[in-house]
Amino acid sequence: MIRSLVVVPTHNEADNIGRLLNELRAVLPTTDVMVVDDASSDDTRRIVRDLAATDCALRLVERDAKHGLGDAYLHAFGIALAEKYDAVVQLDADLSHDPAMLPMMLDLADRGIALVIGSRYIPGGTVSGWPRRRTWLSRWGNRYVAIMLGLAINDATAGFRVYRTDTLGAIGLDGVQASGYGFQVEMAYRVVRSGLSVVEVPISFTDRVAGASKMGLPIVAEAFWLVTIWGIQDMVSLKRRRRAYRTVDEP
Ligand SMILES: Nc1nc2c(ncn2[C@@H]2O[C@H](COP(=O)(O)OP(=O)(O)OP(=O)(O)O)[C@@H](O)[C@H]2O)c(=O)[nH]1
Ligand SMILES: [Mg+2]
Repeated sequence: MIRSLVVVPTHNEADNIGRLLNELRAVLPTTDVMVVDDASSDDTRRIVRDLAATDCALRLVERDAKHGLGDAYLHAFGIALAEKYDAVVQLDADLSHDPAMLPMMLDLADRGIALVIGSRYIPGGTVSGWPRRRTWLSRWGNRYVAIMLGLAINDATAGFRVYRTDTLGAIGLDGVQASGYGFQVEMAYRVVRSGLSVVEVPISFTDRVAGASKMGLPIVAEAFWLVTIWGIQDMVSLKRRRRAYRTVDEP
């Protein structure tokens, strides 16, 4: 089996993290797990520490400010690369992502897929518990991403993923701009632009029932703004490339 590191970013997830880690252990009993906690003021850290006392494959990274989801993942990716893991799993702490999908997703990574995405928006994928407004925003946000960036990915904002670490090495982690949903899009965009393989597998996504969402207008605005800029940059550089081609080609 591929040697992987499961990364769970947390900020005030005391109502969820214990159950998530237990569910994870039921599926992947010995896989290394790293919780990256940003300044939780609730019991998140104590719960993780208590579990880590009897689980030597579980570790807690404590950061003293809330730096954003993207920054937490970049920190974890750096550790995964330095410690020479073969793959990194991304998973939210709020029980929206079912760990039972992971053996299948890891198997795809093991077979060479650069990025495996747990997707809500392919046949077989579902979303439950979200108000209509939230589903609409996510669905149309993803369509906007696909059109602007020319990505053949149905759920580019999804946070349930497996990256091969050689993928992370190939796309490079310098200069990543986004920190919220935009981070997921930016990483998928880099993978596709590097000519690497992306596979989406259908998942059943469930809205969090406990704890507070960290998603807000600034995160949506950041993603929308960055995708728009990248899309425009793409169009301009495509025109430039076409112009350059014609200049060379014409007598
Ligand atoms: N380390 C770290 N984790 C974060 C930060 N912001 C959010 N998270 C975690 O990232 C995961 C996703 O955050 P959520 O609040 O569930 O965001 P979401 O899933 O996009 O939104 P909801 O659908 O409302 O749940 C959760 O495990 C959060 O605890 C952060 O700044 N730092
Ligand atoms: Mg969530």
